Amino acid sequence: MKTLEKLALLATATGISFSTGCQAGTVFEDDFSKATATGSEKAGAVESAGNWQGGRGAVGVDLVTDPALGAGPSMQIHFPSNSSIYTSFDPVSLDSVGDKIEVKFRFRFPTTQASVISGLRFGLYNVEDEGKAINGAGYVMTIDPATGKGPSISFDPNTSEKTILGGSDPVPIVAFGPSTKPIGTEAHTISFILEKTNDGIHISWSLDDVPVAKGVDGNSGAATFNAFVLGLGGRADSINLDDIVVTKTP
Ligand SMILES: [Ca+2]
Repeated sequence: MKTLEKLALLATATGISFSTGCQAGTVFEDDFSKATATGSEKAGAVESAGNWQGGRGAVGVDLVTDPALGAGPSMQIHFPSNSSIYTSFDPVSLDSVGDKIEVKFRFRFPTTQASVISGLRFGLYNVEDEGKAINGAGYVMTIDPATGKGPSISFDPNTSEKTILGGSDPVPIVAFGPSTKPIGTEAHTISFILEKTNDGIHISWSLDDVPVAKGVDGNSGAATFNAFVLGLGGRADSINLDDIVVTKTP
């Protein structure tokens, strides 16, 4: 086959694949391959695909090599208690029925976690400002990493300052789901999906592709998101984070 014919076929195939699909588009991704860190144990930030920084106060950040998370740098976060880290991106919205946002990230605890209910927490928020104490509404998911007990999903309204990922504000959607496996020091993947449907926003999350919790926010409390947030609740400890990907469909 001549080169021109090959190109014509390729163009046709490409056209078909784009015209038939509800394809997911990448909103944000970070593997820290081009990251630089400032500060370390007490306070700092990582400049990478995102600008990672403390959400409720200063956090420590380092770039580390963690073979369990693959080659190249991973971000290690040293959380004081009741702190969080976040990065922001161009806002995405769940405007129409069928709109879907999926978030995936990989992580590993360098040390075994003590049992803390709702210790590991993560979510998508609409951050209103990018100071050291962020504010905003969103959806937050939690679990006790040591036991796998009490996985939850909540809507976190923007009712007071510095309550992102914490405080008494979050409104439970799934208060305590069925226990899942404990999380040790091995590498894991968490993914969660927010999808707009006729009866609200469906939220579900999985640990290593095993469903953990799912629920519906009938009030569709949050529909626009511009930040991924992660924290350890009341526990002061470290976590290694890598390969964060946010996609939007269509
Ligand atoms: Ca990496």
